[in-house]
Amino acid sequence: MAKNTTKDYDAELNKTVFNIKHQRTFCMIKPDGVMRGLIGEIIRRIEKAGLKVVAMKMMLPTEDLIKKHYPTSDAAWVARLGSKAKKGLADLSLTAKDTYGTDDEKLLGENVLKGLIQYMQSGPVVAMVVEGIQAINMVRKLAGPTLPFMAEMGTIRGDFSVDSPVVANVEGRSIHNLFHASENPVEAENEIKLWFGGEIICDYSLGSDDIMYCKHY
Ligand code: IDP
Ligand code: MG
Repeated sequence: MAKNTTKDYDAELNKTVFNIKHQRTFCMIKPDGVMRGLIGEIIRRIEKAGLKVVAMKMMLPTEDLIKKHYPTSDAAWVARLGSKAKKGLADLSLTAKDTYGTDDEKLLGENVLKGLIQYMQSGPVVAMVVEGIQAINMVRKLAGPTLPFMAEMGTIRGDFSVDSPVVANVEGRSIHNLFHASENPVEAENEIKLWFGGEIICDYSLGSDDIMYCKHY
């Protein structure tokens, strides 16, 4: 429909602003985060940033759920895991062939995935839907990058974890990095549907919204 009146334009703009303010992401405290007693600390950081937890549950995920959560049948995604596993080896004067026995990204990715599926079932997880302005990027920022030794201090992974992909891969296990967060809108939508499909996502106001998003001057 053509936008030919100021009213149409305002309505579109209001919709855009509404969608930005209510962006939703999926995140999860992984079993090591739960077993280290970091549930409160991690949720505190999300809330203190001004973001809102709109759904939450603790559960022991099944293998089937984890296999659906990570796109295990997407060959490109599995190879991306393998390619990430290879990164940084040169800095240590190592090669994938010598360290892992192969430099085939698909094979490496499949091995990483095997460890990841075991790791995610090693204890309970706390799954959440978080809402707020740029929630997807904000929660990724709070998490910090995948590799704990690369994650800056001040991030969840940087402050509370230390692990190396080389050590993890040689030991045949996943990197332990406490926390998962959707990387982009497609992941967020799929993951929210997978973990909370058919369940109630709550709608409520935070007292701080009045100060953060209203003119008071
Ligand atoms: P992300 O969790 O930061 O989005 P992804 O690349 O999506 O990172 O990888 C999913 C998870 O797989 C990571 O959080 C980590 O637990 C694990 N992982 C990633 N790369 C490796 C690796 O090289 N070795 C072992 N585990 C890995
Ligand atoms: Mg990811």
